[in-house]
Amino acid sequence: MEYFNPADIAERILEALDKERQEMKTMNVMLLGKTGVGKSTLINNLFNKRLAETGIGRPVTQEIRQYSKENYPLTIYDTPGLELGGDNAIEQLLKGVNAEIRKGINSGKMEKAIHCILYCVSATSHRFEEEEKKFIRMFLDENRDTNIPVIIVITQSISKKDAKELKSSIEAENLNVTQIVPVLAEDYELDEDTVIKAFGLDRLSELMYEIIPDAMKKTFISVQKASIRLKSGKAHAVVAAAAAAAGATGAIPIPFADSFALVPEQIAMLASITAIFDLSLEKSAIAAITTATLGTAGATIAGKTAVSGLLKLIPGAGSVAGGVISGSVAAALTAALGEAYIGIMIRIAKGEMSVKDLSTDEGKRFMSESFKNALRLRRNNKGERLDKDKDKNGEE
Ligand SMILES: Nc1nc2c(ncn2[C@@H]2O[C@H](COP(=O)(O)OP(=O)(O)O)[C@@H](O)[C@H]2O)c(=O)[nH]1
Ligand SMILES: [Mg+2]
Repeated sequence: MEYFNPADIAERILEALDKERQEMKTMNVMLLGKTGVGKSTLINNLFNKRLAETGIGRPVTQEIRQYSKENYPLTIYDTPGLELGGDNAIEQLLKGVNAEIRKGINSGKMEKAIHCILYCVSATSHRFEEEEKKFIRMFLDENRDTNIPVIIVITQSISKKDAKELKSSIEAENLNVTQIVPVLAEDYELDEDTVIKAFGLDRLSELMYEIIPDAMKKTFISVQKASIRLKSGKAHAVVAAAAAAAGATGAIPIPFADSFALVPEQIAMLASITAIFDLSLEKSAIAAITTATLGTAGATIAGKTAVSGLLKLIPGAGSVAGGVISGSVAAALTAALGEAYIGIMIRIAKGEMSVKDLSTDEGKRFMSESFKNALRLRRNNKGERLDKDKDKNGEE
């Protein structure tokens, strides 16, 4: 009899995760907009890693700075000192920005191109100033044939009324942009007892996802943090595929330690989900999750003992008679494992649970319970739930 070894499984999940991360194509986002409108604040709340805080960035030109992190598939091109002065200054600035955009396109490499441009205008400026208008018109003219999507972000939308008015006045210009999106990237403290809640970043993120090149979507889902919905949607698709594959082969999942036929697929599934949520999990945290869901306490457990306990929970699974299980049970186990794991990731992403909690008794109990709850659901032989109540994992 073989044994379920959480440390070994965690190690293999981390290896698969490394591979996933290395295969991710780097996404490039350019920020335009005057100094002080909230570009850095926007970026820091839209993306998982606070790139703009890690330093002053690498100056690319006089106007543009490039922010990136080693082994991380996101680059931000920021224009931190953008001031719209007289005509000459505007033209000078445009030349620099456009040259940088062309450079990416001319390289012929997807990974060097700018994939999305966020043009930021502050709602606190109330109206669309002439020089702003002029700048953006000239920029969009130049950008016409590049097909790079441009979103106008109305930042600092502390007053929704101001934001709406500014939006209308920009709309009246009939600019060639994808959309105009008002946001408040961070809560705004109006006075001691009035806080205006941040809003709009989830919508912005979901819009960006729609308009970026297909080749960048996987990276974007991972590096953005504003829409948990984007992450969980993709994660559920990963689980569905793994469960369907398990159902089709009828192979035996992890806890059935007599055979490891399915282990690589489940490992890949858990690694993909971890990549989607972009959490830095230590080996011990991943081991804690796999132990709490698949195992019981202790470093190793006997496969079959744990399994017959788990099987009792699956509707219609029967027993491990002769060590044979059906494809639908394999699918159910895979789906339940994946969904319980997603539930944990969502809670961590929302800040309702910390990575540290995973190793506490309460955390372990929670994980074990969510796995068992997921097992109890009725499923077809692709692991799909037969009930419509999808609210078990804390998703909106
Ligand atoms: N509360 C709050 N403050 C913001 C927001 N956006 C910008 N700010 C503030 O406005 C100032 C300028 O923002 P910053 O991101 O540095 O602008 P940048 O020069 O365009 O990068 C900073 O003090 C920010 O804290 C927001 O969404 N909420
Ligand atoms: Mg800045």
